[in-house]
Amino acid sequence: MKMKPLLGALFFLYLAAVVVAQPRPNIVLIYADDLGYGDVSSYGATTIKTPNMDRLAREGLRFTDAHAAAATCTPSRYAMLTGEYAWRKKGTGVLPGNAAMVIDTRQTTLASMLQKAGYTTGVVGKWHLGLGPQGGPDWNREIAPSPNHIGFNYSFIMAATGDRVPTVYVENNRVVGLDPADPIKVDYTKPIGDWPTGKANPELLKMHPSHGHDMTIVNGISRIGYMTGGKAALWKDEDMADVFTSKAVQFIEQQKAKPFFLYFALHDPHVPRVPHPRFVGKSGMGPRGDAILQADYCVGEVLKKLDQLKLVNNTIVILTSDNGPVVDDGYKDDAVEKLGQHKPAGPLRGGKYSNFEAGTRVPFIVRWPGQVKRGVSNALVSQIDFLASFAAFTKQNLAQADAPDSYNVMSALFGKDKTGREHLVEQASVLSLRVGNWKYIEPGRGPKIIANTNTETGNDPNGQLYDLASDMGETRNLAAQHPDKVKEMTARLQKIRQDGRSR
Ligand code: NG6
Ligand code: CA
Repeated sequence: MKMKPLLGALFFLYLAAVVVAQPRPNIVLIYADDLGYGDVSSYGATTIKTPNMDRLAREGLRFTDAHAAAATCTPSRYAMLTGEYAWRKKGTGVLPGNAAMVIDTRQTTLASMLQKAGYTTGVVGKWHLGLGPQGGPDWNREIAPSPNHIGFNYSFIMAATGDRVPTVYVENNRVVGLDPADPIKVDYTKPIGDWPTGKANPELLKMHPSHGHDMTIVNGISRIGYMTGGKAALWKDEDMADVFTSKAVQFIEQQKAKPFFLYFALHDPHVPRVPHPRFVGKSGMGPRGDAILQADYCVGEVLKKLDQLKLVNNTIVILTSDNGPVVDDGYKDDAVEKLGQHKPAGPLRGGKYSNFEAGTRVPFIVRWPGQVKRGVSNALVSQIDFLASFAAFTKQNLAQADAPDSYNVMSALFGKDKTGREHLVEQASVLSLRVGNWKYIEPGRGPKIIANTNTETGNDPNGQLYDLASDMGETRNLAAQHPDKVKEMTARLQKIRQDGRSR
């Protein structure tokens, strides 16, 4: 059929508009805390069932070689939000609860970039990147800088971790429910106020520390750090997952009409593992397993909301974790005793804190129906790549100094490119370099085992070389057989360090 000239012109205009229009699907990034490669049933767990995470895997793309930037929380999150390896920046190790903000407000972040691209941005959950100016925040005033100063329109967070004081929520720069007549004071070096501590008053505890965690008691659990005041604002650990989830779901509800980015940082299954009573005993594995079920429930609530609002086809959902798993991370919570046959790291060696793969290789699933291929991808990708990838995707220019280690791996995230990154630096007690399936772990003088957590650190005074294609579990060190490869990878890592950037 021949088109009339006017219709033809209109059709042409329409086509032009489609081509020029920027894609603006919503982005929901669900970030579990200490969830291991083997903790999810779609990654092979059999003792535990994670139906909501599995639904994402079924409807999306499940990555087998995707990484957090580091084997602990703060550096992983720093790298994910800034696109800069955390080891380039001093002061990005695991932070105390009263630390100052480690992201400079002038830095481009994943959130500020998406804001520029027209997204309304929100963070709900665990922050752990510091708050306030040098010297840390005054909890009794407006807190700045906060997530709201580095690109988030909305924030509802805990400052650090569940096991660190202050045990209060902060919403848009203010402690939630604070009574000004009962100001919060926090100290990490010496006791402050007269609240009982785990050390002096173990009889008050409902969960005892196995190592550390013997300072101020809140809600029957002793924490890292001392605090006093803010009684009306204290959280109840049992309700935390529900509180965060309701805020996350509310954000989606409120922003449904326009493009939004939600960074939903779960606390589970980090310590202290204190799930809501409705999950207690449900996994048969004690609080760690129950907390994983709770995390899966939180994922399910978000998916349900997207279903209800008919946003599924217009929303990219990413589920991943900030570092590998740990069983005993400082509380006597039966995690060791009730582990049974469950392997939190799956087939990988090591775990949280470790240079071995389980330190940073984590569950990682991307769903965007009709756009992201369904199935499994072996592509090498990292959370550090979100910034450059979504910048390219939303057609935002990055300045030369922005996101110095972030790569555009969007086509791998979509399942088109099967390879992903050519190389990647992993951070634990030392740095490791991945080039394809080769992994080089640089020499490390630290202990081989962290006794408290029973972690194989992967430290060795000599460099190690593994071929992950044939030895995923890093059992055969090939350094002596391939001295040239070791030399080449040592030099390459050195150059990445010296260049100050790798993008
Ligand atoms: C360690 C804590 C551990 C956990 C970790 C941070 C002790 C003895 N251990 O120092 O319990 O809080 O820091 O975890 O205090 S992360 O996932 O936030 O990096
Ligand atoms: Ca963590």
